[in-house]
Amino acid sequence: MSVQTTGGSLTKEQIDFYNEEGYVVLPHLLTEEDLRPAREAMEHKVDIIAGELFEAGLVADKLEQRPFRYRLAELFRDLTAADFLKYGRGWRDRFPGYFHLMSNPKILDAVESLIGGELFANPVYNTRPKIPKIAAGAVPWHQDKSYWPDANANPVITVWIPFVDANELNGCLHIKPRTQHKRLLKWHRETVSGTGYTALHNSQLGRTPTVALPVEAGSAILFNDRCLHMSTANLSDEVRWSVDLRYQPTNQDPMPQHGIGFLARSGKHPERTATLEDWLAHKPEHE
Ligand SMILES: O=C(O)CCC(=O)C(=O)O
Repeated sequence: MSVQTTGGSLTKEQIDFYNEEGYVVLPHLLTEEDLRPAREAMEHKVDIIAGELFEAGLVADKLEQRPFRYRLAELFRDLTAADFLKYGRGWRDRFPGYFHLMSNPKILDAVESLIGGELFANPVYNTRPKIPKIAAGAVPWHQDKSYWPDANANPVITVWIPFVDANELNGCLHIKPRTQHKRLLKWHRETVSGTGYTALHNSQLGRTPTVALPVEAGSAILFNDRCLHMSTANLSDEVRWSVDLRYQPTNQDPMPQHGIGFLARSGKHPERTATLEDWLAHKPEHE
């Protein structure tokens, strides 16, 4: 079996930027073709939801012909936030398309530049169907680490990828640069949207100016799990589709309390790298 590691794909400037600022933007990392399997997984889920809404008499039309970027928004246009949140604020389905995306060598090459070539795909990954004009669309200021405060894993790198162009109208990501060295701040559960997101009070955010990160579909934003970030509500009429994936070095806490992650890349033990079948079977491949 050949060694899979590549040494990474980021330039010295990109690595330096990440190390200083706590995040880096990789414009157009992925092509339409790279996104396709995960997009099909999202479409599959929308089909299921449309079927259920139709069966329940909540919609009169499954809107099968509507484009991906609008269909889910239009299905829920006359329904309530509670109807939408029944399906969760984010989705973590074990559909093959997500494994293909999480194993994409372009993503792994980029992450390898930052934390080396022994890469564990953390169990926490989300598809975010941010539909228009519901409170739950906005994600309050937080550190990802607040979701795994006791885990012995540092750094966990989030790879955030939009499937449509993300901008200030449809609720792109916002970040506070250089906050990656902060300790984990005391968070609370937000209560406004019914999502229970972890959240920080404005008084905890410090003086660091906020940077909005509008990026085109297929771009990636990589950030450290202590970086303060948030996203605004979707004020457009389309769905702001995105995924957030996470990676960490293999010698760290695999966080089984959050699910089963997988060995995405290894130079030392390439034969242990998870296959789609392993992942679908929830086989722990990090041992
Ligand atoms: O996708 C969003 O709107 C927010 C993402 C986020 O907060 C995260 O990935 O931790």
